[in-house]
Amino acid sequence: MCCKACGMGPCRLVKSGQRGVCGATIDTIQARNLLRSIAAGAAAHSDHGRDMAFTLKAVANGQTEGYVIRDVAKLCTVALKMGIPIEKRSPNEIANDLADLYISQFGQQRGEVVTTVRAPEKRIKLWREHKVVPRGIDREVVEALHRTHIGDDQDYEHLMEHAIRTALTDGWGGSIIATDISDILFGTPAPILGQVNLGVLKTDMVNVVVHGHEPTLSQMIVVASQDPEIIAYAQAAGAKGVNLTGICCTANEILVRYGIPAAGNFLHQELAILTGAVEAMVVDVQCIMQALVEIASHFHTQIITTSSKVKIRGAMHVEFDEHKALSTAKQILRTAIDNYKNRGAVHIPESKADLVAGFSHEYLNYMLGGTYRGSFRPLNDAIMSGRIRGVAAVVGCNNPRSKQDYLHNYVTQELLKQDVLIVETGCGAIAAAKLGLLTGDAGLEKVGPGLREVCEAIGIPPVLHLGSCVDNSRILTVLTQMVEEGGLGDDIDQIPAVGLAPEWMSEKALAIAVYCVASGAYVIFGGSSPVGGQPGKVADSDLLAHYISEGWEKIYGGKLEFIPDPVEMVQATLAHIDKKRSALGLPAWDPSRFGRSGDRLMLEFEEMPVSEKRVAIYG
Ligand code: XCC
Ligand code: SF4
Repeated sequence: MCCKACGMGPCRLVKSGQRGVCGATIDTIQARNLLRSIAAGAAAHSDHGRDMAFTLKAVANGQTEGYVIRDVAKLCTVALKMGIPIEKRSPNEIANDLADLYISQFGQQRGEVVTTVRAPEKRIKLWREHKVVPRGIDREVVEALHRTHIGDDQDYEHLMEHAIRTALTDGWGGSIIATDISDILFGTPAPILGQVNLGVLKTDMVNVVVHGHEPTLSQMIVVASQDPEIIAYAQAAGAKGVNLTGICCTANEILVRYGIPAAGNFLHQELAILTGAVEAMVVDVQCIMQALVEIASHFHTQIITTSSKVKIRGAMHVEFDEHKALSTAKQILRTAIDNYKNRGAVHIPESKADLVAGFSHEYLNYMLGGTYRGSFRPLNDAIMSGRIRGVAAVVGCNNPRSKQDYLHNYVTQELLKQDVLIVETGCGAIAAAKLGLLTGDAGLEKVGPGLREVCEAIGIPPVLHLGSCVDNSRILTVLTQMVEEGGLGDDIDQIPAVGLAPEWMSEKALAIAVYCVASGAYVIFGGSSPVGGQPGKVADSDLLAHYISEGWEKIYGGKLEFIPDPVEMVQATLAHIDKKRSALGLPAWDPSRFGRSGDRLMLEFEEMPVSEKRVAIYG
């Protein structure tokens, strides 16, 4: 462990029993470093939520250009949950109040962040007992920085208690706020067909790649790219029009809502430029590699930064402002079009795959229950009967420590064979999409028999794309609704479910991991552990790894473990799912009981000789 919290260091502790100059032990340094990372991750997601709240406030007051409230139903649902009256009020009035309430959560000093009430009742009680309900979003992040300053909090358990509080401000605070407002402003996602991989770039069009996390500007670029004036401008430059695609979570935001193709996930950002076909890569915040500018300098690609928070030396800066969003979007597209004439040789790989994205929890509810009685009953029933063994969320980044997408896809495919329904977000979702696992029929022959029956009956892919990384809040909502539906215990920790980030790399991922643990989930991360050590071992360097696993499990029913080997990751996932099934008294998973219905049976039937068909029908 290395500590550089003060000028007496850096102190590098390489052996058991060593201490820093100030006397800090390995476990303290591990805990301080982890808490700082979680604070940074929670800050990133929450600051995104803050900007969304400011945008909502501006839209409600008619101060923006181009935005409208697209999903009034969601606005009203959220407002009611948050205690804001909706009777005889205009959407703008309601949105204004909701924006004020949400904005106030960031600077709130005392009490509880209001959105945490959306967790299951028993969970909230547990958080209150342990005094970890976040008081204000910014307050917890600031306190994390305070506590980790030299000479402050030095008890690893106490530091980890604040890690829980800080992470909760992200998942049940800033991220929920970001998702709510994105849906209200840009529409709640419903299944939509899209495409993914570098093959979505086009030789005869101006290629603009949007990359980062925020949907506000990219949404306006979608609108501007279809504007007749912009299309005419592109045609005058010799192109057929503007081909808009995305990378990372900005891609996911516009993919799940409008079906705009994704050129790829995190490790595709440089590859997109290497095609020589990208006129402009427009970036906002988070996960943007500084290497882009250097790579782009070997091609004609223009890197354009747009956030007041992010500039990169060598990139063009066109600052986004929601008050003149559409004009900014058009200005960016004109810059890209002007660059089309500078294009050199182009090498676009042919790889691309179809996918269906956009499974919001609202849609899942409708899909499972129908228009008049939206319900999670069929999902719970399928788990209870054993058709679905359990649920796994496979999310998170790419990490060049492993071959791109390999760990994601290994884990996803192995779990599908075992009747585990998969939900995905972020770069994990794009990885599975490239393999074709996100379409209705593709890959169903590689899916366990029970899960296959469910997919065929409802007409869903075995891997559900729930959105961007802040939309991991949707997974929390799904789990809460599963608890409320009944039959799977009375809290999230009892559901046979596991969260995995096989290729995690960002600090945001650590914040997500910890809010999922605090919510009761078993979370498995691949790659390397930021704290080192192993649970169950006894050296002082193992104390923290042990605490965030078994220690947290005793308190929250969830635990965090770092397991680099994908085979072990799958084994640990299945063991946990089976343990939870048996604790609930559900039948043990038995694949031989299912698979005698649905499309497969129909196909077999069609191929039968007539005499056998008769027997099959009349016995
Ligand atoms: Fe970034 Fe969200 Fe990670 Fe992908 S998955 S590399 S954080 S874009 Ni969230
Ligand atoms: Fe070293 Fe302690 Fe300073 Fe960290 S806080 S750098 S361990 S002296």
